[in-house]
Amino acid sequence: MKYDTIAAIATPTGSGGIGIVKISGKDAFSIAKAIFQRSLASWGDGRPEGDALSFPLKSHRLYHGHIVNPKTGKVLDEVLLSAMKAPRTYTREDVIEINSHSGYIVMASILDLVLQKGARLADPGEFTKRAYLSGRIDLTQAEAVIDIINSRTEKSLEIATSQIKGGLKNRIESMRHSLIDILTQVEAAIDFPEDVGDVIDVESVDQILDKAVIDALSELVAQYENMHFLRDGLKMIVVGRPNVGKSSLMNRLIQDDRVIVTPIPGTTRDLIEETLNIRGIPVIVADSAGLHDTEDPVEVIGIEKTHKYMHGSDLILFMIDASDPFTREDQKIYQTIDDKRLILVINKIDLVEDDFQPEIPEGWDKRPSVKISALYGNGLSSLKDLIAKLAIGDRHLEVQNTIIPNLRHKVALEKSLGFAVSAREEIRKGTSFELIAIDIKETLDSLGEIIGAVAKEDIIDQIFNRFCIGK
Ligand SMILES: Nc1nc2c(ncn2[C@@H]2O[C@H](COP(=O)(O)OP(=O)(O)OP(=O)(O)O)[C@@H](O)[C@H]2O)c(=O)[nH]1
Ligand SMILES: [Mg+2]
Repeated sequence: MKYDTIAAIATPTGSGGIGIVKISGKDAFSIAKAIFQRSLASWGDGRPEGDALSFPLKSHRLYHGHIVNPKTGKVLDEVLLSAMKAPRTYTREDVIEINSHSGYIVMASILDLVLQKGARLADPGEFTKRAYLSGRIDLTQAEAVIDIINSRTEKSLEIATSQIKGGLKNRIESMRHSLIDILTQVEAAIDFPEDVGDVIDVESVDQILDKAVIDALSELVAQYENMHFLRDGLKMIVVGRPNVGKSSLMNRLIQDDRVIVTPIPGTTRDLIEETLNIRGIPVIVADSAGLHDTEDPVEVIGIEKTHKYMHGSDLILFMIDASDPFTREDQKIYQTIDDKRLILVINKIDLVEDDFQPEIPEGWDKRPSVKISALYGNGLSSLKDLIAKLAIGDRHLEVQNTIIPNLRHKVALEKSLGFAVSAREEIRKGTSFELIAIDIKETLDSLGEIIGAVAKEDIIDQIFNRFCIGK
């Protein structure tokens, strides 16, 4: 085994039923034996002679006993200890997990004892990093581990689960396979220029590149464009002039008095973001400062921020006040967002007659709209339905086994696509095989970045830095 032995508390801090201290590495078993006393009752007739500490720990077994400080003889806790020998473990190293009671002091004392016996405190994500470095999982599967931990909706969990099972990895590896096949032929053509006709079948190379690589890459990029909101969240912002009720709606959506609501126009000055689950879709919603002409320097900054955020949003909730609809200020705001995907939210319908029909200006009437009262909650359900409908469009949300790349993957996929397209052109134009080989290799390398076959230290560090300690 190449690495030192690491240890960490693997469960969240705080009081709970059970907490786990995890140890991985070549000394895991000897450390466990130094501090764990197996309960004598469970020995039965097979009780060995001598010290209770000296007994063999069999792999993939659970032992009941106590953690004892060998120096003082003091018992720290009653625990269940699982012993797992390499390679059938998370890290493919020897792993010990100590299931103790979960209290900060007791777990910290056990961890401290483990460290005194020679383990080193694990870095964030280091257990999973070892699983990657040992080849048990690839980078996309390591990323899926974080995605599973961070999943906020069932759908994002399904995406992460499909990724941890190797969905994306298998697709990438199959493309790499085709490319290596092509590269072998191209290199043979370079080495044996007089036998080109025998060593390379240009037509079939063109076809494989076209279907197995370029089409497959384009499909994955499109999958990101269409579906990434399911994993990253749909970015949505509530905008409108001051006092129309944006913050009241925000509070309704998150079911909390998160933002300040007052009858004073210009109450909200900063952008406030929250994550919520709307009909199974993760949505990041932002409340914004009311848009209007103002000299107030604080409001000016807030309005600038709102414009910037709007630009990067997937959906805008454009709110107007039913008791004072379609003012000049509303018109001005609409002009700045009329190219965006938006919902016209007509608020404060409690202040108008039940059969109120707003005279929606020309052009706006084609927009999806909904009447609500943020104060009393009317229309909230229709608004949520509309948000989900616009997010999904006519796409099918059957994400089981669906592969949805993340942004890092998408960037690399596009890079590979660029090289693959250029290789195809060169093949069709009959350019020199040397140039074709270079492009094929670049395509391969960019794909390799995704699964981590072509390891770039900074990318790997970035990924594992997102983990918590103990994972
Ligand atoms: N009657 C009624 N009043 C509402 C409704 N929604 C909001 N209000 C009231 O309108 C006032 C302004 O509400 P806010 O939610 O602070 O409005 P805002 O758009 O966030 O305002 P700024 O942050 O100043 O831009 C408050 O007094 C709210 O109670 C509604 O549906 N009906
Ligand atoms: Mg507000």
